[in-house]
Amino acid sequence: MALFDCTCDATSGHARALTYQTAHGPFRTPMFMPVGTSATVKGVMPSQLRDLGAQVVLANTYHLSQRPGAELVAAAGGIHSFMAYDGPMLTDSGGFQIFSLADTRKLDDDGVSFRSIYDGAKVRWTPEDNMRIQELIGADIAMQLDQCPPYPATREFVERAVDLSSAWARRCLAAHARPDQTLFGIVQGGMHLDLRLESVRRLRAIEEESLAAGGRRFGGFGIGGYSVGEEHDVMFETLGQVARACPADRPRYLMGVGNPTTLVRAVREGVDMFDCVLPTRTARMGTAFSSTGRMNLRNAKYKDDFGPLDAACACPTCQTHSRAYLRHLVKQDEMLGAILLSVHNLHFLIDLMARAREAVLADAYEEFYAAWMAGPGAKDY
Ligand code: PRF
Ligand code: ZN
Repeated sequence: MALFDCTCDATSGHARALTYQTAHGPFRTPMFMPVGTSATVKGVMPSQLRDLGAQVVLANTYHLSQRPGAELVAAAGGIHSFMAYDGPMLTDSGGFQIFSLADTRKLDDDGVSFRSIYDGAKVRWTPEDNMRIQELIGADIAMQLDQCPPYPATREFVERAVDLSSAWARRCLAAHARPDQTLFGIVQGGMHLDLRLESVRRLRAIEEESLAAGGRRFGGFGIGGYSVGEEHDVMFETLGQVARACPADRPRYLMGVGNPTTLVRAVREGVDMFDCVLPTRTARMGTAFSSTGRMNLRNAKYKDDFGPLDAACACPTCQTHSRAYLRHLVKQDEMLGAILLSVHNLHFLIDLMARAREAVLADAYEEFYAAWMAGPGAKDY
């Protein structure tokens, strides 16, 4: 397979099983991607990520550009060498962080200015600056700079965010040049179907225009702007139509979503890729995903429960440690507790998507979906 080739191995209803080629090897979908914001998936060694079956690992342009700086990552030989992960990687543009973390930011026609959350320093990014920074960091997949509107927001506000994100998509695609890295566009439009479809239409027009001028196309399509505080079912009123409006020959990536049931439902709508801090963040708070729903390990009922965390799980944590031990670690704020639960939670989502892929390959996604929805793990989301 040539670089950035995408083959569809099977479909089952709208669900798809893709293989995508990057400079650091292929990845297969449906897939959950662990988040390593600052070039670390918190508490998990890169070698463990590989053992867990992680494929693509995320990092964040906003955080890395501030600390340690994109030039430093480049001097280390790029993000893969810097963190010693030799599998495929993706950097989010940082657009989401500018709009969610910084309280002071200013948009103008040319770009965005904000104050760093690290030291308050003034930072100014044009879409071209953002592409240069992501090229220096050197992940296999870069994301366009976009604006994710908060929820709720007025329709006018969301319209302007689509306008801005489309304008930035055009400039990012024109500026992006690194040959061993591909760029994904990002769909916005809030909960408005017409604005979302317009956002997709513009991304497609932008790449047509780029191709006609001898430029490049998008390597895939991010679906941003969901899971920003709306009720769970609101996303599913539009997600399927939005996903399937994106070109069928490339991956569709629902950004920042990590609830097991949401993943199982979104795959059924034609989504291929997911990322979220949820498995590692909730692990640090003492919460485990399980085949029977979420478990809070602080609960006294686990005090003398010497059984495995999840009897149905094949991860190193569940093979080795008891609920009683994990509860003890969590209660004492021992770092090993957070580490062991992070390993388990990541395994849980990675394995869930691996099983979803098997179901697609067997053209049995509907059965997989129905079994999950009828099971005890479906209620928690
Ligand atoms: N845009 C970008 N990153 C994101 C989002 C977005 O809309 C979201 C929204 N759920 C998560 N991460 N660039
Ligand atoms: Zn486990």
